[in-house]
Amino acid sequence: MSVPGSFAVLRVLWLLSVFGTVLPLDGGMLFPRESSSREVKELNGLWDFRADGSPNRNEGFEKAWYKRRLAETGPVIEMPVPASYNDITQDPTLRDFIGWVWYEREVFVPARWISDEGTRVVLRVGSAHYYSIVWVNGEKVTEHEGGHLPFEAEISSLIRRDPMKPCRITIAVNNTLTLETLPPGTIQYMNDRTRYPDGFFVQNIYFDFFNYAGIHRPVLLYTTPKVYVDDIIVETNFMDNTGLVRYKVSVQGAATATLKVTLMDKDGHCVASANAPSGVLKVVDVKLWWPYLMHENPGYLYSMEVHLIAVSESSTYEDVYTLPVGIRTVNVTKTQFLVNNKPFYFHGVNKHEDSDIRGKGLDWPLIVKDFNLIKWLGANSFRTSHYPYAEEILQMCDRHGIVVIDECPGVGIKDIRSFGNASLSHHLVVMDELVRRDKNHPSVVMWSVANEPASEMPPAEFYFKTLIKHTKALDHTRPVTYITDSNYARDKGAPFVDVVCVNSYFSWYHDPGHLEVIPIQLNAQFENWYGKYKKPIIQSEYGADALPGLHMDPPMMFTEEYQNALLQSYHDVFDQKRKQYVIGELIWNFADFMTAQAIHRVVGNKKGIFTRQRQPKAAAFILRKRYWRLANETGRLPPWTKYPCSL
Ligand code: GCB
Repeated sequence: MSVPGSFAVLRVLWLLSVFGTVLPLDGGMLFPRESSSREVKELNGLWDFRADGSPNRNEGFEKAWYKRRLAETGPVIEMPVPASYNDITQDPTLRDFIGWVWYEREVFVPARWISDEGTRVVLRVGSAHYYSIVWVNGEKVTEHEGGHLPFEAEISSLIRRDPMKPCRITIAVNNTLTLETLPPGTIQYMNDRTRYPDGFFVQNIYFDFFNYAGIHRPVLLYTTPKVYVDDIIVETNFMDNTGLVRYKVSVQGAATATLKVTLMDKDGHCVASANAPSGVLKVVDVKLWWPYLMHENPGYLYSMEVHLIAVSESSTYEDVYTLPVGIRTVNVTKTQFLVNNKPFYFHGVNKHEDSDIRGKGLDWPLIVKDFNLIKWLGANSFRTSHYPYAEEILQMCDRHGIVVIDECPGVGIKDIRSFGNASLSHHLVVMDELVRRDKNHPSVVMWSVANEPASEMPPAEFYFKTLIKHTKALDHTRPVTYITDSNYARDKGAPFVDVVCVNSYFSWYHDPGHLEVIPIQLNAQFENWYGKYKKPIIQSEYGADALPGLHMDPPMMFTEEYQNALLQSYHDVFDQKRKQYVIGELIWNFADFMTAQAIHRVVGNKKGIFTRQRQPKAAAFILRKRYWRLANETGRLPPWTKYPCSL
């Protein structure tokens, strides 16, 4: 048998196995919102917590810790939710723990939720890193792979079994990464007893941020009626002055239902309505959703109220769900990124969900502070490097007009074994979950399916072709990209992306200390990528570490002066190329962030223009001046909103 023949057979088998395992997601994942028919009970606060330190990390399962109160199984500590557990105690073994940790909380469910058989009670976890199993009163209700997206389970019948008992929720979370997880990792056992203690192993990761773990986003119970609005899909467009909102409502619990869909403006006035489960709403004198600094009234949101009435088993059910809707379009040409048919230039940041003590736990003061800093900076966009951020953050982006490149956790795909069919099929599921969750956010303008994969490896071609095609089939309204640091000539996935996003660290990782190479190398980078692919380009990362307060002139690496000088050299090239086909620049990074310990990291990555505590380094002022200048030039701001003149 010839080699190409057997290769073709393998390819077919591979395809079959990939698509055989990808099932469409059953049901929607609407963000839980209170309404006249829905209640929400947050379970944030202190949970009982126990890390399974047994040699195989399996004692919790062997002894069925979920069957009784966690405190009866052994010593527990108090653990805040949401938060990463790593930096909460003084114990280095918990900071660096790998394996299963157990959380538990008892909660009293309101009596009506139990007595009213027409009410569904759903337990939802905003996210937990990485693999989770959930039990209620000792019974498994769900499990979920992936650290950055929500999962839920209906628990109505379970909690009705013994109405007098509090409801005991147990969540086991495992942060182990393998070659087939997203992000990938490997566990390495060190068996040389002359060098390592018994049972010693490490988790190798191929990404540059601390692998924080635990329950990172809110846990809550919410109710819906037995017949309920399960999902809403909205696609928007406009013609002249008329906005078009194409919608589709999915209902669960009954074969038929009467629906009333009402679109309201900010003042609560009805601007369009319909009675069908799908259709197009027309909005006269539409107020479009505009990015921050592109319009005097950015982030305009309508409210789409979906009101359902259904009769099932001789009972009448009523459900109300209200979805914020921004009306806007996104298009890509060979040289431009268009929002509402106007050229949009990304002047923004890359971020992380990362802060002192909390790690990756959702924290409102931090979120609001970060938005204030983004707006102070004059940034109009960010990329959710390197995983999906909390929905609460995307809702802020919708309201403030901050444009988002929404990235999945495909970071560190470096090993050829991570291009196999198990990895690809999981990656497809993650994209399903991501698009299902984020499809209705007007702020999300592009999907990024990966960051710096080894895209020059031969299997990358099939992998990214499949992944990008799949993502486009899920959502035909947004462009799709992945972020490359590969060579333009060898990159296998670039033919399939809509926008080329390139990371480069000239005069940092390459030619360290030689700022003079930047104009030549950056110019060549742009010309090569554009010359070969004729697609618009975003400089999706560039930057330099700077320790705040470290100074040297002439500049040396790690000083604030060097960070400034490096950024300015990049900016000179951006200013030439943005007149042609460069459509954006995203600084690496918004703020310093924690990484694994390594000889090239001094308590984390210091490429932030703000410190981890969100204080500006000198570079923040350089960028602020630039971003406001760019906004004044490229945005369509009326003169009275042009700001700050004093810069
Ligand atoms: C990169 C990665 C990012 C790192 C950054 C750096 O290319 O995408 O995750 O943190 O470089 O500072 O090394």
